[in-house]
Amino acid sequence: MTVQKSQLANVIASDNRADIASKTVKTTCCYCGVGCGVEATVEDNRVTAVKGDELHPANLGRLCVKGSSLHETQSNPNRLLQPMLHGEATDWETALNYSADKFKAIVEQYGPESVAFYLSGQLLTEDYYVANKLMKGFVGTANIDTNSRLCMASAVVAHKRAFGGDVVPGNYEDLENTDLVLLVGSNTAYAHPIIYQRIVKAKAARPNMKVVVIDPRRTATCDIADYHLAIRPGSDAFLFNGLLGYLADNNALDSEFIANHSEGFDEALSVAKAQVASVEQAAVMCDVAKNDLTAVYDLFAKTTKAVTVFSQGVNQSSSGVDKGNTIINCHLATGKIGKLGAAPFSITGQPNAMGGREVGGLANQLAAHMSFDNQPDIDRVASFWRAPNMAQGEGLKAVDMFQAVHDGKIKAIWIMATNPVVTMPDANFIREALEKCELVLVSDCIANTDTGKLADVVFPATTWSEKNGTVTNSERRISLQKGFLPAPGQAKHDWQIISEFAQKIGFEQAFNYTHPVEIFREHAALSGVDNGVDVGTNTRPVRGFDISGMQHISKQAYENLQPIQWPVNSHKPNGTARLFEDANFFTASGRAKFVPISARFPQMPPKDNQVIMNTGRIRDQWHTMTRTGSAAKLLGHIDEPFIDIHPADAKRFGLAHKDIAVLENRGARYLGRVNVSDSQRVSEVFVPMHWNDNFASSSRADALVNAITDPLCGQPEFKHSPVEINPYNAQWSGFIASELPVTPNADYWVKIPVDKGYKYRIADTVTPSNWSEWLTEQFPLVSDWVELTDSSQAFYRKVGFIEGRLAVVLNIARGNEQPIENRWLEQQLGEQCDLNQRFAVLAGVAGEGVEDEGPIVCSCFQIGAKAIQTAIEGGCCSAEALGEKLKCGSNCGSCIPEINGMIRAFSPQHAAKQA
Ligand SMILES: Nc1nc2c(c(=O)[nH]1)N[C@H]1C(S)=C(S)[C@@H](COP(=O)(O)OP(=O)(O)OC[C@H]3O[C@@H](n4cnc5c(=O)[nH]c(N)nc54)[C@H](O)[C@@H]3O)O[C@H]1N2
Ligand SMILES: Nc1nc2c(c(=O)[nH]1)N[C@H]1C(S)=C(S)[C@@H](COP(=O)(O)OP(=O)(O)OC[C@H]3O[C@@H](n4cnc5c(=O)[nH]c(N)nc54)[C@H](O)[C@@H]3O)O[C@H]1N2
Ligand code: SF4
Ligand SMILES: [Mo]
Repeated sequence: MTVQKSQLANVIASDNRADIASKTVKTTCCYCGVGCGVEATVEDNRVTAVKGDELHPANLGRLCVKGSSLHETQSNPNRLLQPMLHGEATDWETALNYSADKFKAIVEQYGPESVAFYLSGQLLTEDYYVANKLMKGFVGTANIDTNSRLCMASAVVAHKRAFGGDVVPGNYEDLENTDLVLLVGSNTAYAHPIIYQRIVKAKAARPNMKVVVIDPRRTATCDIADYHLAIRPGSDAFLFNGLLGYLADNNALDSEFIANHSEGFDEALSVAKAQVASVEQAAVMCDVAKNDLTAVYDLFAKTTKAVTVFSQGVNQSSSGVDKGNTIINCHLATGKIGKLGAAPFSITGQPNAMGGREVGGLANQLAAHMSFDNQPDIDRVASFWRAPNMAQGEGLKAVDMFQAVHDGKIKAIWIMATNPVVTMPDANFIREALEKCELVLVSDCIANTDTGKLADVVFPATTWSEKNGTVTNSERRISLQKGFLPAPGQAKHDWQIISEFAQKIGFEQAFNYTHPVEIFREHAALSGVDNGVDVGTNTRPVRGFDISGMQHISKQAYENLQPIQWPVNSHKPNGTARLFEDANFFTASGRAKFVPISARFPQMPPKDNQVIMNTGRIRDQWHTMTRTGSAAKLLGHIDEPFIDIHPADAKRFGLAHKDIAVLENRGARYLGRVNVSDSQRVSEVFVPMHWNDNFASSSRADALVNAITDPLCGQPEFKHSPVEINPYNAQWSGFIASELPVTPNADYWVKIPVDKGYKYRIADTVTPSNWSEWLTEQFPLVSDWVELTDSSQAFYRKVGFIEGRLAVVLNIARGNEQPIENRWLEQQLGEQCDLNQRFAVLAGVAGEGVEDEGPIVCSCFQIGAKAIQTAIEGGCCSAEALGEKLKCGSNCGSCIPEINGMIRAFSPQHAAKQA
């Protein structure tokens, strides 16, 4: 279904989006870059339910499991409600004065290069704009970078090199109207679930549409793949260089496009062919079967409409920019750009990764797609801002910025809406840097994040549903994230905190904003300044980003903003669905540029005893889990850090399925549960990026990631870290279930919020001398205990009560093997227990008639693996049939790839076919 713009305008105009008292409010999801429209039901100042906005063009009514749980992550027990100064609660005046005075003194003594901001693609455009203006125009330094450096920096530079500007040409409808989707380094099913579902639906409607997944792992996304190329990690540029040569050799070039709208083709082709002369050679470089590669090359050559979606498997690399350009080269060579269903498509991760690029949130950008390479751009921005201290050159990129903090060159840093102690490469070094830094300011909505713990001052920020402002999704679509709830406690909006700080350091006039619309108008106006050259009777834009058409937007129109795709200007007042339809690019010549690429492998190859650690996302968690980790429902699917490993490697390293293993690099450890799976290639492991010191004792993957970056864009090589792997050799393993949080006194612990408290999986290589003491020390408030052990001391169980209510359960066993857990036991937490129940709990067995349901596959309806397996074995052999029987997969659909995987594994028909 396609919603016409006019249709949309009518419906939204008649819907009172601004009315706080109304029961439903339209807003935008705060998680990923798909940018789904959400309808939130509000009762008594609380969001009680959410559903997808049927009229939002990004999702047309659908939401994934994270989006549909937005209301369940609202009341977070760790919400930060007041400013903190050196760990003590304080008031705003004290916190801001302390920060401003210290910051100003540092700038006065050491100059503007001694301070830095580190921002986030989770800020709203208005927050981002104000921070960027303050640093680059007023403090006088471009030492302002963002976590987009870890995410989109490669794509930004690839776009600039090819198109003359950082623009994504296509849109989501192209994905539905194409005949071939290549998903490269993108686990779309998990990371962009609604885009994935749009592709699934389009393919079901037109089965001739082909899907190719290029990823070293067999991911959930492969569920719909006609071809999965499990390539050698880091070999993508060889693959696309090989494709360019194949296109030339097989008469598949668009000569008209190459001749009239591009430059540099011959050189790009000759460099590609010099390196990858044939399909055979490409197959060897990429370590895939030649037949499969030929089939994929042939599909691309013969299909006029193709979209190549690329994400972190391409970007997070020491040659990520080049990889992006090899992809774009193939699209330019075949004219697959600027047309319905044809585009290279870099999808953004964070909700406002694109907005950050618009305001110039990176250290090497100026606002509104202007550049430090160009003095007129610098002067233009300076005069527009009336900037007293305009930065004249690029600042430090994230990795270099934290190095400078560590070196003492940067003495004050303000970190907003990001958690670098968990998510920057060499994360222990980042921790050290912040420990040494004179002034660390953090803005977050959550208390005690791993980064917040190191701050001198923490500012409490408002967040989704409270803050008001715009975000831009992967397809350049600007939507409003609406503020409809009052700020809790003393929390303030990020733009407000920055503006008040700016005023305190002496810039009153330029930061006297009272509402985000004022910031938005200024941002929109700047994007239009000198943004057009006259070409005959037409005007050709110089910069892709132009929303000057919205510079006079009224407050009411802003509060009712309908989703709109930039550019939005006098020529395109209703926005622009697709760029380059006229094959006019933003380069000086107006032609797209081929970039000759000599492909490179990752910088650090593994040694013989090492494996390559690949990192990435799981379905139900968002980054450092500050919000999604608080919802028991979102931990049902995967609740513990893991290590996916091929069976041959498990054997080689002496690891059994479900044991704990240790990954090590540079003295840092990652502990995770072994998951033996042939979805991995040999000598490569995959671990999630999410776990951190608030959820586990030693499972920050980034402590092991080397700070190796792409020389052109500074993006780290997160997907390729050589590490050692060994069994953990636990002397004992077990769990604690507790009503209240605790930090278990065990070398290995993982915290798992459950409905009525917390569960901790624990293990250690040393056995405590006295179990009873060990436990009671951690729970001094509990005095009423019952315990159970056996004479050979193979297991030990102890249960504690407070006033007859179950408060603590400990269950441990000797060795590596986890004692059996069940959800029934967790559900008894806080319940009054009579004598019988006390012994049932102590025995650790489910109550009568209560079966353990295994890991939760369908988070929406909390359907466990066991029920699904039983139904499949009983003959329910399609996702639809299972949905009817158990409801699983019938809401957001995020678990359908898993369900299909289970059908393949357990269905009697499938087993018969295999035999
Ligand atoms: N559930 C969930 N969704 C999210 C997020 C989240 O935290 N949780 N975060 C959002 C953000 S900010 C981002 S940036 C996106 C990221 O979205 P994605 O990029 O799709 O996610 P990742 O899991 O980081 O990595 C994608 C894949 O790259 C593969 N890969 C590794 N090395 C290579 C290689 O050399 N070549 C190729 N071709 N592939 C390789 C990995 O095996 C992995 O499956 O997700 C967004 N969506
Ligand atoms: N190993 C490895 N590391 C990676 C990656 C990987 O694939 N592998 N991916 C990288 C990528 S692509 C990304 S995008 C980063 C993401 O990494 P981060 O940005 O560090 O992760 P988040 O947990 O999203 O951090 C956001 C923080 O902002 C807070 N917050 C939420 N809303 C607001 C708000 O409105 N205002 C303020 N002030 N704070 C708020 C949250 O509580 C949280 O603490 O990780 C990168 N690191
Ligand atoms: S796909 Fe992304 S934007 Fe849409 S509901 Fe899920 S997390 Fe939110
Ligand atoms: Mo990202």
